[in-house]
Amino acid sequence: MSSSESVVHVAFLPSAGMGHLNPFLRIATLFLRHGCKVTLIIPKPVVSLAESNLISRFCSSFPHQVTQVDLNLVTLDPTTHNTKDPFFIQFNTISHSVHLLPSILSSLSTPLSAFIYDVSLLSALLPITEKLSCPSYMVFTSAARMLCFFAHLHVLAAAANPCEEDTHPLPCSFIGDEVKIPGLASPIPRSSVPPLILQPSRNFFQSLAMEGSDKFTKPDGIFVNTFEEFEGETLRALNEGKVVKGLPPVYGVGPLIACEFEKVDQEQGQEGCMGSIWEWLDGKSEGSVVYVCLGNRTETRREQIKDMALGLLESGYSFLWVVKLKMVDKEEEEGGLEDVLGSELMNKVKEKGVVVKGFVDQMGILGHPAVGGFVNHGGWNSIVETVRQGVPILTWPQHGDQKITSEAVRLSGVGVCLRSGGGGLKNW
Ligand code: UPG
Repeated sequence: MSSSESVVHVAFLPSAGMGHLNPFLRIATLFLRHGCKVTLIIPKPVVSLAESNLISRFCSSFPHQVTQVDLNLVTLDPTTHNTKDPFFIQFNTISHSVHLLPSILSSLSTPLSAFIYDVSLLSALLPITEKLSCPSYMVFTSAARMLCFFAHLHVLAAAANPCEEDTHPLPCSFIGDEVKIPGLASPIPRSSVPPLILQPSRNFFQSLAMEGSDKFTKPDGIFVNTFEEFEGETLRALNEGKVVKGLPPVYGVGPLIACEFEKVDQEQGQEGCMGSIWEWLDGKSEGSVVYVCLGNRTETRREQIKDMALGLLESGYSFLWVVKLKMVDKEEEEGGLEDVLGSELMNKVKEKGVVVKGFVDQMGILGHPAVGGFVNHGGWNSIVETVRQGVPILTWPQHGDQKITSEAVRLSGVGVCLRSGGGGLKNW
C-alpha cells in the first residue's frame, strides 16, 4: 500500500456563520489529533471577519495536515434568495454552487476517506454525495431535540395530507398546539417552533427545513454536538428509530469545546479588549460576574441595548457584556455604544461592568472563576460550552432553533430560559 493510500483523508465543507464554522473546525481537530489529513473547503467570499480570522488561525496551526481549498461561489440574482439575512443568503449561494464540487474533489491529491458537510447543504449535495466513492456524514449544528423536530417534519406533513403528492405544503398549517415526536417524553409546543416555519408566506428557512426533512436518512451518519448526560433520551430515540425510521447512526460528538487555535489574541480583540477583560475579571470575586453575549450574529436594536443596560444595572451584579450592533461584524463601526446609551448611562455601566463590541474569547471567559452566570440567546454552541464549563445559563431565545435549544436547557435542568418570546430583539 502506498503512503497516500494509508492516510485517512477527510474533506470538510462548512456553511456560513460562527455557529456553523466552530463545530466544524472542532470536529476537524478531533480527526487531526488522530493523524488524519484534512481538506477544508471554504466557500468564498466568507461572510464575516470572525470566520475569516478563525479559518486563517486553523490552517496556520496545522500547516502540514490541513489543505485549504476555495469554493468560489457563483453570483446569484438577489431576488432568488427569499431572505435578507446575509448568512441565509450565503447558505443559498453555497447550495447553488455545489456543482463546482466534483471537479474540486476529483483534483485532490490523496483519495478521500470521508466527506463531512453542513446540514444546510443536505438537499443540494445529495446528487453529489451519492456518487462519491467514500462515505459522507452530515454535521447537524443544533440540538438533538432540534434534529428530531426537523427529521419529523415531513412525517407530520404527510399525515396531515395523506392524499397529497406534495408533502411540502406551505404554510405549515399541519402544526397544531404542540408537536408530539415519538420517543420524546416532552412534546414541542407550537410556541417553541421556529417562528419562520410558522410564517404564512414562504421563506428561505421554511423551504430549507421542508425540503431537507425527508432526506435525513441519506447521509452515512449524523454528527451532533451533544452528549449522553445532556440529551441522552433524545439521542436514544433517534438511534432506536423511534423519531423516524431509517435514520443513519446519530453520533453525539460533544461537548465540542474551543481548541488552542481559537484563542483570540489581545491584538485581535477589539481595541485589545481581551487583555483588559482578563485584568477586570481577575479583580472580581468568585462567581460574582454575569457574562452576557447573544452570539456572533444577533444584531441588537438600539432601544433594546438601553433597556438591557438598565436591567443589568438594576440586577446589582457586575457584568461583562458583549454587544453587537450589526449582524455582520465587517459592518460594525467604531464607537456607537456611548451614542446609544448616552454619557450618563454609559458612565454608570462602566462603574458596574465592562461592555465590548468585539469578538471575545468566550470559552476562556466561561472558564474564569469570577464568572457565575451566562445570559445567552440560545445559540447551541454557546449552550454546550456553558454546560461543559459548569456555568448556570439563562437563555433569552429569539429566533430559529433558539426556543427548542432553550427547551433542552430547561428539560436537562442545567439552566433556565425566558419564555416570553422574542419581541425585544430585531427579527431576521
Ligand atoms: N463566540 C465567541 N466570541 C464571541 C461571540 C461568539 O467565541 O464574541 C463563539 C461562541 O463561543 C460560539 C460561537 O461563537 O462557539 C457562536 O455560536 P452559537 O452560540 O451557536 O451562536 P450563533 O452564532 O448565533 O449560532 C447560529 C444560530 C443559533 C444556532 C447555531 C448553531 O444563531 O441559533 O443554534 O448557529 O446552528
